Amino acid sequence: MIELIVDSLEDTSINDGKTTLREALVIANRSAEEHTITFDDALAGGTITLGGTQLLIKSNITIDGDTNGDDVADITISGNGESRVLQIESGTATINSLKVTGGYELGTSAESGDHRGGGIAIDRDATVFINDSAIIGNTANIAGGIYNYGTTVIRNTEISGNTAIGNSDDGGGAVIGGVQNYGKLNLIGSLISENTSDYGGAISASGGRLNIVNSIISDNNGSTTSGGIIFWSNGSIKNSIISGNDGPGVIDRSDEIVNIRDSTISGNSANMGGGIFSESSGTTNVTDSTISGNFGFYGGGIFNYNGGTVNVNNTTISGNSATHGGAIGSFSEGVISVKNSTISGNSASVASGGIYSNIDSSGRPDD
Ligand SMILES: [Ca+2]
Ligand SMILES: [Ca+2]
Repeated sequence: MIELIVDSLEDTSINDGKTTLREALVIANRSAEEHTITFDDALAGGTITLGGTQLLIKSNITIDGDTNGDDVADITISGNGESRVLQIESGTATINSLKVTGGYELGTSAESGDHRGGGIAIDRDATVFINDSAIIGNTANIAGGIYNYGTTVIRNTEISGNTAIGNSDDGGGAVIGGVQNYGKLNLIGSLISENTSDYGGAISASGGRLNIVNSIISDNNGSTTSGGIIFWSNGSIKNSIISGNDGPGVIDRSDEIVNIRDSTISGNSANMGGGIFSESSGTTNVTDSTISGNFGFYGGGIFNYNGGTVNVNNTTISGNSATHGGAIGSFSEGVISVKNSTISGNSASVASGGIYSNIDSSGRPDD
């Protein structure tokens, strides 16, 4: 392993006796040998402001922005509203204790990730570990904070205040304020909050697999669609809190299986399915969890919309409200199974404070 020490906050590539982060990455990218990039103590608290071009990783590189050993970022990298901050193209990268902010990525095309991810874009061939970091205040058309097509583990990291702004030229809306995943993503012990877009506030699991453990997904704004998490493929949520999102806490559009366990889904607000909106033919399993204080016009706690199966086991559904189906609403084609669970204190202004199981599939309540 080769160690490189950055001792300048500039974003230059000149032979001046100082090593910038951009220069260190150029050196590290030249070989497959693992490089570790750290920062001189004198840079603690400083910001590297990029000059309009993103940074690139395409080798085996660790960047550690913690100068005093407390696992809290001491170095900030800003895209300054002019470029994405970091693309990880290939290799195994570890990002420790960095704050990534001010990223700005306006392209929309290509699933390769070339044009998604305001803060960080991770391509298909990359394996990435992001630890003890903060991805805050980045902007893109698609995936304001992070776009992942690779194999990624995010641990003890805050992803907040990121925005997808959309592109009217492309005819597309603003997709996913926080994180978009097409690869394999494990989110562990992290906070995803106050991200914003027209279409999905916090996380879209657009393909691949998403597993969320010990995390908080709160106060994101997905406007007309999901405030919290959209699953288009299989995945899981365990021991996590999904709360206060504008738009359903969880949307399951996967034709596969989504497992929710030991989690709390509370205080989310949506048109349909305030807590959980099952919108596919797949299966949503909710086990050992609490669904409380959510609002949706149909299905305050859970709404099963499109003929899927929702299995609720050992779960408390309480204090949710709706016009139809305070706790649970379901179209007649779908299957809702409730076992060993408590359904209490839910309310509906029109019909069925508890379970409304036969809403007409034309979309109008069959009351
Ligand atoms: Ca230099
Ligand atoms: Ca530190």
